[in-house]
Amino acid sequence: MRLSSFVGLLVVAAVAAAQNQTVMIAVGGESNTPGGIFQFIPNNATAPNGTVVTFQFSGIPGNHSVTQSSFDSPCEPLAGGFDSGWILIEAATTPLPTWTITIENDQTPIWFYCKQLNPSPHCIAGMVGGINIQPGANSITAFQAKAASAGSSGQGQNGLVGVGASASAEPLVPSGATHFLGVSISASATAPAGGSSAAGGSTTAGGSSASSSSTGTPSNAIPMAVNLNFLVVLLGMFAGAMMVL
Ligand SMILES: *[C@@H]1O[C@H](CO)[C@@H](O)[C@H](O)[C@H]1NC(C)=O
Ligand SMILES: *[C@@H]1O[C@H](CO)[C@@H](O)[C@H](O)[C@H]1NC(C)=O
Ligand SMILES: *[C@@H]1O[C@H](CO)[C@@H](O)[C@H](O)[C@H]1NC(C)=O
Ligand SMILES: *[C@@H]1O[C@H](CO)[C@@H](O)[C@H](O)[C@H]1NC(C)=O
Ligand SMILES: [Cu+2]
Repeated sequence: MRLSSFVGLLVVAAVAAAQNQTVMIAVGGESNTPGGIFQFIPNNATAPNGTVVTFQFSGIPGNHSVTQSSFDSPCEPLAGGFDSGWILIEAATTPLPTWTITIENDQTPIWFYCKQLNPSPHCIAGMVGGINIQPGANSITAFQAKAASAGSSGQGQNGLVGVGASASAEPLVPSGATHFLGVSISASATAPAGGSSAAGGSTTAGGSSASSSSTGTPSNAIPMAVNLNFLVVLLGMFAGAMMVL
């Protein structure tokens, strides 16, 4: 292949990648946030296939999760759904813990809730959200109303792979925050190589066999490293082109 066409391909690849959207959703508010502590902000978003949705655990203090559910059962984990596990932030930490999922099917709404029960179920208090809610169909308001009348909130864990959206790694949890995993997540959440459940923070499992405490070094660079993945690939391709030369 001629270098000029190779470079052309690189440009096409870069433009195509740049078109994938990113969406940021805050997990938890603070006591003085309009709407209070128990919410996702925003609680609804439009995210075409390929969109990287970053959940930023920004409610401080907070102890929240992002757990996939269904419109019919807002506060119960969806079979085969994604689940971040709980992330506890007791005091301000930099960077904030984040978890990213990538949208794989934008044709069906993706509903989620926070499964924390203390001091009372956050889901029932309104901590629910939806992605790609269809106009004229089930609304976020209806979902929240359904959650408010739920009798209980399920704690079961599924893992990284969800229905219509999946994560490729456990949440990035800096030192100062704690990641609690349930007993079953270790069985179903197999992070791809390079995935780490605790980047400098600590991971605590609810069950003895699922424990995987981490004492990794705190690193502000980790979220950025994730974002730079594509750049690294591009650089690699560029280096390859140079060698062809
Ligand atoms: C959807 O989210 C937007 C913010 O992005 C908000 O303004 C709007 O009120 C939300 N819709 C509902 C029905 O809550
Ligand atoms: C962009 O989205 C497509 C799916 O629509 C996906 O295959 C591709 O990997 C995404 N690119 C990046 C850089 O995330
Ligand atoms: C945070 O939530 C986890 C899971 O419910 C629980 O084990 C832990 O005790 C909680 N910590 C605090 C300080 O609320
Ligand atoms: C997004 O991906 C799903 C699943 O592959 C597919 O059914 C749907 O048509 C895609 N959406 C668009 C807008 O292409
Ligand atoms: Cu919560």
